Amino acid sequence: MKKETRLILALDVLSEEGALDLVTALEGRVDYVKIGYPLILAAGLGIVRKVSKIAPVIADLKVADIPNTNTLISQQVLAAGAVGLIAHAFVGKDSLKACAEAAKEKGALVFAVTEMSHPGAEEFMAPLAFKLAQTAVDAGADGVVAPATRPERIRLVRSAIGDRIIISPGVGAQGGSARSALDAGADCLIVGRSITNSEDPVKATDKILEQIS
Ligand code: BMP
Repeated sequence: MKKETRLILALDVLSEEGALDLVTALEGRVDYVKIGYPLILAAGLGIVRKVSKIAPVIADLKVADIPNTNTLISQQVLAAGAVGLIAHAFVGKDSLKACAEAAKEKGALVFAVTEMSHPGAEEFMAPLAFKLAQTAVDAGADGVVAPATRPERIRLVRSAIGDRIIISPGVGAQGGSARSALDAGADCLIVGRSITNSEDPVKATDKILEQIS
């Protein structure tokens, strides 16, 4: 995993042109670009290949199905050019393992969701977060997604996964602090709207980079 700037851009915009302009402007300032349903549904899966020519892509489809379907979904996004993918752990070790194996075949990374960053994650995910993180390890995931909005939960997840990677969303727009998430043990931060909705995305990115340097 590349960890030069420690930033992953969440590219939740709806126009292909806007997406490519943003990624071009931010080239070198982010290690990866995370592309999920909003942009893929708006612009088509081909956007993964187009962005990949500028920056490596993590496909965030939060894959959560039976093992066979998980394999098929993972193979599609990897064939489209993604070098990493995000899958849910709550569906169980076999399903997550299917994603990990598909990724391994392509030399790609798999991140398992433990506890999400929004308030609703406290209803069902939080009580299971430690176990979900252990499942991520057992299934052969390279890392996990853990919430910058609750740094103490990053510490908990870290205690379950050893030196595997933690990528952490929730900085800025959701109220989380970049510095606190890294201090709690996150390896990289996932940042979307603080950058993509800014009038000056380069300046906004540099501000975050300053906070974490
Ligand atoms: P933003 O910085 O605009 O809040 O974006 C965060 C990104 O991370 C979004 O793409 C969101 O779907 C994703 N995400 C999250 O916010 N919390 C999680 O727990 C898991 C995520 O993938």
